[in-house]
Amino acid sequence: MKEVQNFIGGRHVRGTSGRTFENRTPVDGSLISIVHEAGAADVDQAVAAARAALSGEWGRMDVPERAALLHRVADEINRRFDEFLEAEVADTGKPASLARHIDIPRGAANFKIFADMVKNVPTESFEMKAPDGSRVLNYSIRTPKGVIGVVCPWNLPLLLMTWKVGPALACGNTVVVKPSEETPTTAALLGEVMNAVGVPPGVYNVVQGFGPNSAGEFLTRHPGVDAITFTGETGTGTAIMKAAAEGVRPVSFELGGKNPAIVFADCDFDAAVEGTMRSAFANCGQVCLGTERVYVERPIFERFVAAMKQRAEGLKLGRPFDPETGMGPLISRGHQDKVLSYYRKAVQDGATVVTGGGIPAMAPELMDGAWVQPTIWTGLADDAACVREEIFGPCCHIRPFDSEDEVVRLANDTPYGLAAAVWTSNLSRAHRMGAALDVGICWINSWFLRDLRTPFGGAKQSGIGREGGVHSLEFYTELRNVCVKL
Ligand code: NAD
Ligand code: 6OD
Repeated sequence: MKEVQNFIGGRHVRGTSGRTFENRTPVDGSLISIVHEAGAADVDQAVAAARAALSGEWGRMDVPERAALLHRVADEINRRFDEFLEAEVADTGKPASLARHIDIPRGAANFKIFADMVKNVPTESFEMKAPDGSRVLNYSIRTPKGVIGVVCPWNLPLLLMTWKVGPALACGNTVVVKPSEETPTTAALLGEVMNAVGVPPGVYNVVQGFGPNSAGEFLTRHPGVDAITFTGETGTGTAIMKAAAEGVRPVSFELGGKNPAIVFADCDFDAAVEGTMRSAFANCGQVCLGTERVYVERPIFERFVAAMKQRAEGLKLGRPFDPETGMGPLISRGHQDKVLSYYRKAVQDGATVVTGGGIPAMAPELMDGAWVQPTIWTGLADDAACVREEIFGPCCHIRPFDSEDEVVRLANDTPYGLAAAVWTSNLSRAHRMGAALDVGICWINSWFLRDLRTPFGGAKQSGIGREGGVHSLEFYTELRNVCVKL
């Protein structure tokens, strides 16, 4: 049986806890590996290795050297593309086409983009006169923050992990990564890549395990961790923020969402249907930026619902490497239970089930997988659980609206504020919506497009801080002011 280990100080190690857990693919429930869980002593070692690396060869590298090394990391991921693809697909069950076009390429790109960025970021410098008339040179420099704890979710494992590790390393930090217990493999594989291209031991470390009373909590409570970057649920973010309060350590959080799509009658209808299908059902609805609330202007409401129903019923559920597969399973049977409980709740709350609402009929050999039907509801009240709470499954509620003011009020009526998608051909309205929606990113006639140099993050309970481009520097570096009387 394949084993997935921790990666500490440049070595794959089982760790000292003696505990292991099973990694099963959600496609059919079969066992794909045994994972070695890190205990508190292993997290200590990983943090110590990361601390030591800060003052070793890594700490002495200048920016161009570091950037060149990170380019080699990206090149090596691309060279081993198929291994990453297979590992990610086995852990998540997602369609291989999705991982091939998004997860793995972004896993490599996240190193290149930040390597290039750090080479080109200027620092500020001012000359002034002191009261005694002498000249003063006052400038800023950026130094690494130190050891960064990186706690990751399971939905886009390599993409979201490298989205943090790329800039953290580009800025000269070292990292200890805690992948999700559901998706341990690509983080471990990245350790092999680091060794192969000559990243010094201790720069990149991985501790495997769970959250509370396991590697996640040990890492975030560890006093040797200087800052914590986290992607996951808002509730977990709350627990991590409490841990980070000890030692007043900074956090960067990308959290949950309940994102609206707003479809105006003047939109390009087919593009709006296509875009909303993707935003609701891509990755089996397990994308933080995905749409779970759809608001459609009344004149096109019935037509839009009918088009979505037809498209959702045409989605083929199946094995990841089947080229016909349009949607995979959820991440786990546990998550399947959660999503199905919302499917039942929607019915109890009076929803009209336009399509789906249960477990699909799959081939007998797949019936132990975490499958659910793509599901669309109408007719729920604005305060229904399925309209207010993040489900993180392939489902959305579609509701009609009559005016721009009304839909802005509805869209903003949520504790979350991650993303929105607006479909309209009216340019002025598009800009008005961009300003009025209380979110970290507002897409107009698009979804999941972004130049990685722009800020990414959530408003309200969807996050703290922004990462992307130079915004990542704010979190991953300390900005020091040096004032020299000449
Ligand atoms: P999660 O919060 O359950 O787990 C995320 C990570 O935190 C895992 O590695 C887990 O082991 C760890 N963890 C759990 N409890 C912990 C604790 N007390 N201390 C330290 N670590 C702990 O999230 P998930 O289920 O893996 O991912 C789905 C969630 O992530 C959704 O809410 C989704 O919206 C969110 N998400 C947000 C973004 C974003 O960019 N805003 C991106 C992806 C996912
Ligand atoms: O594209 C990204 O950089 C990003 N952080 C995407 C988040 C997706 C959430 O599931």
